[in-house]
Amino acid sequence: MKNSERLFLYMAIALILSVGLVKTEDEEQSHSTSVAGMEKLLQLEAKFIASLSEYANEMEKKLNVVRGALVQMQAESDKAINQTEYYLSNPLNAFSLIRRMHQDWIDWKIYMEEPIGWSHVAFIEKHKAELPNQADLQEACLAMQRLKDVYNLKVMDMATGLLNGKQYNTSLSALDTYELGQYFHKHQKYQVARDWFNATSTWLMNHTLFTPIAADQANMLYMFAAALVKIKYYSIARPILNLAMKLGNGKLDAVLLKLDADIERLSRDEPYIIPETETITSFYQTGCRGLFKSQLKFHCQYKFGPSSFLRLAPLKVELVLLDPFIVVYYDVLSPLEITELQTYARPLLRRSAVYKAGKNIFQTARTSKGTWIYKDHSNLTINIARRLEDMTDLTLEGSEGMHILNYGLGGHYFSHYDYFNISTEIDPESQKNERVATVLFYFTEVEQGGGTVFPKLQQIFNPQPGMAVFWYNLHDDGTPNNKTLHGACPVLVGSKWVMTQWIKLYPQIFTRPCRKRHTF
Ligand code: PD2
Ligand code: ZN
Repeated sequence: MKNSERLFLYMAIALILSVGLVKTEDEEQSHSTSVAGMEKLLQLEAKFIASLSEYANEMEKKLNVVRGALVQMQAESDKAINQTEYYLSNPLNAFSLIRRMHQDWIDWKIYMEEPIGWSHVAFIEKHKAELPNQADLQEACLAMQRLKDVYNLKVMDMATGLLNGKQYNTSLSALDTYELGQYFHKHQKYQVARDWFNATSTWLMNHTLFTPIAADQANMLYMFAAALVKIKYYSIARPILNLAMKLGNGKLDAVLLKLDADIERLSRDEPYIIPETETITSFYQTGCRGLFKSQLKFHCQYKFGPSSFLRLAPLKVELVLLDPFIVVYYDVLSPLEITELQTYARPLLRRSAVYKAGKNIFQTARTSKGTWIYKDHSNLTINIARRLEDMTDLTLEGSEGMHILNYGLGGHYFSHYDYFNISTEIDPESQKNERVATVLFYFTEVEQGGGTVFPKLQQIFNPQPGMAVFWYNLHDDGTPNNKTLHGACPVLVGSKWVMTQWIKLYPQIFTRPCRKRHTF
């Protein structure tokens, strides 16, 4: 297949598959949902690069053989062509010509036909199933959209590595921005799509793309321009086409001129795109942007009891709020403990699900990977479970295990409640599963984003290694406290690791029975 055909096919497939594919069905895929999960991809890419480099060496070796032979052949041919009769009248020359033409060119044909580096081609083929699929790419696009919306980022800033005012030594290529342009176009966000296509155009004016589809630069630029004309972004297509014309390509002249004429004719009808204005900013967004006014007065103290363990090693605790009751613990996990938990979890991480109508389903509202670790797993987990009981004055009896999570590209957990809100009348059995409280441990600091936000309380907690937030999800009488609505802000830069312990209501019956609701 020619490069141009391949690019068209590539664009057409992207166009068909990207519509509505925001949900990843395959648990094992969803590459972008955890940083730890993406590490495997980076290692595979390093192997691909080594393999491609070997492939290049093999091509170079072959090229050297051809170039070396050409020097000799050309010298002989020049000598012969200049004095044909004289050359052929020499028996040595005549014999050599006959032999060469009988043998050498067939050998060259075989040599030219020999595939170069087929083992490297086979290497890619073998690992094809490990590569992100179309759904992964769509999910990554959605994550970029989430980051843009929640943090109100500008497209050009994102494209050039300026994230929330901090310049990073990285940027997106034309292929990256073009993909995002297509994604936003398909989701009818035309102004944003235009911005991404403009970023593509700017990039192409200033860089050279080195990928198979850009092997013929003029042709690649023509394909970009043609694709943009198809979706009516004439004014962005024009400079790209002009560059294609400047680079020139004899075979393409006619099609370039035709496209130029099309743009000339059609550009008068370029659709007017209404500039995007930000839709109403939610409290969730305001919180994630770090714009809550800090109105609460915190009280720090040591928790010395009730256990003898706490008398020896009190924990640093800070009261945040009484309704719902929220406290923050500092340095409750040591760096060594965190490393041990991460080492355990890393190979076991699987796409996180959301519990809905009795089923676990994968949803874009929650993008992370997680795994469970149970109290009786090791001395470490036994210790942490005892610490949790000391921190909360609740029993872990009958509770779920601890859930370790790692977030990936734009990883988040949209506003939700940790309680199930199952009324005793509807299902007394399920009500036993109700979660009275949550403890959320942070393993890592997150460079940008990734806070835990309580929109109704205008409160945000930014991850610090070893810190834990503990809150009650229910009122004193066991009914849901809807002020506990909370979410995990998208991670903008960083790898966020947390561990959650949801604590069940029923087992507290003897130590902390339900009381009349307390009003503050
Ligand atoms: O990771 C978080 O910050 C977070 C926020 C809200 C986790 C959860 N909820 C959860 O796992 O329930
Ligand atoms: Zn939660």
